[in-house]
Amino acid sequence: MPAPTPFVPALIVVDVQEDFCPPSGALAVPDGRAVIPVANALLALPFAFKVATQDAHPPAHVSFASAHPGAAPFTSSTTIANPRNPRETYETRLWPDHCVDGTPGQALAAGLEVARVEHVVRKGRDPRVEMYSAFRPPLRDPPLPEADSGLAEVLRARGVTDVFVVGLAGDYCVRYTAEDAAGEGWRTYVVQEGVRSVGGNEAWKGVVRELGEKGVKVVSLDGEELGWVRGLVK
Ligand code: VGL
Ligand code: ZN
Repeated sequence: MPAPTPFVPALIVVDVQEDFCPPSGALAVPDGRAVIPVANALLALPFAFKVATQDAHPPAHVSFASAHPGAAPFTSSTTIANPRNPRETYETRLWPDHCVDGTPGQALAAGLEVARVEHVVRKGRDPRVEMYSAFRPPLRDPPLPEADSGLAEVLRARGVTDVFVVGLAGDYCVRYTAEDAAGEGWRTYVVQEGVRSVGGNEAWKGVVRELGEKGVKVVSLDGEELGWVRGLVK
């Protein structure tokens, strides 16, 4: 008999932090707090490995408008260059100061069942580069090993085959985390009820298309991709 296909599902809860939640968060995602019960329902399921990520910026991080004279949050952007290769650059949107390490806004959101989380990734710690993905910065030429989170290694060591992603924000950190997971070769799913976006539903619709092009499937809590837990949910 052929060996059964392994199925080792991991859950990644992305950036469910006070600063991304209304009404008090510095970069509150519309309706962001609504992802907490969904994340908790998933955290209660028998995923083989449960990960949470946290944006954890130093003060004056390159993604803060306050670090760029004359820039305004949300509307301005800046050019970021690879610290090892000035010819590799990309444009990135600027934000209000958020998730500054050691501040209350950086904490995982109240009510998230943190006790079920087995591994925490702290990202965006390098003041020079933006890092939406839980895996690595978008600079690849050359890659910056010191800014890599090590998450891919950790998931490989656990024998993970499938990655399920929820959290904030759908159009930024959820998106790039899921794209990198798919790029690393895992079957990757975003559970849509567990996501809210900076740009609201309109932005999310566009992201769903782009995720599809990158091999990420956007699924529903009652969809067949979560069928292995059917009967375990509620
Ligand atoms: C995020 C903007 C800036 C996110 C992080 O978690 O999606 N968005 N930093
Ligand atoms: Zn950030």
